[in-house]
Amino acid sequence: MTQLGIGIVGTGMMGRIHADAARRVGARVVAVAGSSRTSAERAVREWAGGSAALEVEDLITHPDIDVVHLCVPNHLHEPLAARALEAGKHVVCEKPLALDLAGARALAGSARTSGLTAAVPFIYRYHPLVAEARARVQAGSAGNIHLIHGSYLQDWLSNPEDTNWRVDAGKGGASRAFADIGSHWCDLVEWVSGHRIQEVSALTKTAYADRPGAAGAVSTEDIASVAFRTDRGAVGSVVISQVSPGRKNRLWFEISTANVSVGFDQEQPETLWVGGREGNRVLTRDPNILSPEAAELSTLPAGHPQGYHDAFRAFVADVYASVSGGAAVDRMPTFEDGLRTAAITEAVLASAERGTWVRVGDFSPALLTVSAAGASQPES
Ligand code: SOE
Repeated sequence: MTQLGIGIVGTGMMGRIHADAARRVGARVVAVAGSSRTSAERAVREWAGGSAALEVEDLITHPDIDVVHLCVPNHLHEPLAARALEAGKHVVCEKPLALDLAGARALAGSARTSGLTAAVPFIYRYHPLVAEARARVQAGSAGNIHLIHGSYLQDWLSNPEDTNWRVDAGKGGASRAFADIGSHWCDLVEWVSGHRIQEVSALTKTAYADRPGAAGAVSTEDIASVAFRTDRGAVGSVVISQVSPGRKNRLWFEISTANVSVGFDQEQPETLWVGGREGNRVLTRDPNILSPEAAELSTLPAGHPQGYHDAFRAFVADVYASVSGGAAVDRMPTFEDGLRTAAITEAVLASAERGTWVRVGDFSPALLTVSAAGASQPES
């Protein structure tokens, strides 16, 4: 495989994580661009040695760059991803894809027609024990899935003086906590269960309307509590919060089928709780006893902990394999998955505002083709 050239746009924590994963799978980080020349040069010095500090447009059109990674504030995702696709580059774009559903839909459409690889880092899919959970709940012997529930809790905005560009709806979008981390949770449980969240009833709360640097009163939610039904008859609920003291990045889900329950906690990714009527087990990651899908993601032997960086690396490896001409692996999250979580986010906001159940739009490529021919319209 020829070595791929990578451009990283964004110099914060995520830019560094993307660059690290790119290098670990053997790609070359050709250039970095940031909000200023100074920030790009600092990134080159601190974590992208050997690459050039460029302006965004020069990075996107650079002949040695095959894949552009967008790790910038949310309002820049849509214009920069559209520009990179137009320039013929493969794209990895952080979520949410756009500030609203219409933007995400337009971008997913551009990616579809471009034929280029366009991926969203829903990287929690790549924890080996998530793959194990998926194999167990989708096994023919497991029976129907009845219940899907959990939470994703953080505390980095739990003081009123905490702030970030995300609290500004102009930069972050109309949804904050749900678009930022609720999207991960929904993507993950849909991936693991094979069900789709079809209808939601949501409550949201802005705990602190007054944060430093916010342009006026903060309008985006700190907390969302969502009940849902799936397309295949399961019920569930999730609590999303960025104001839960002590919870750093605690994504947790539990799924119950007729015969088995599985519980996964992202902060303890080396174990999976497996429940049954005859007894429960805390399964430790050991490639020798895992399903083939989970064993494949186990790059270290049992007892040698794998974590966030390894999941990220495995995601980037799938993306680059697809870029290099391999078929896209089913588990690789694409702009279609980004669009899907944008549709759920929009339904959550609409439900919280109206105080009613709201159906999640279905924007699958097949439906769009039908609607373009005038036969039917996708639900929204
Ligand atoms: C901040 O909430 C953040 O960095 C998210 O944007 C990431 O997606 C999540 O993985 C960790 O927290």
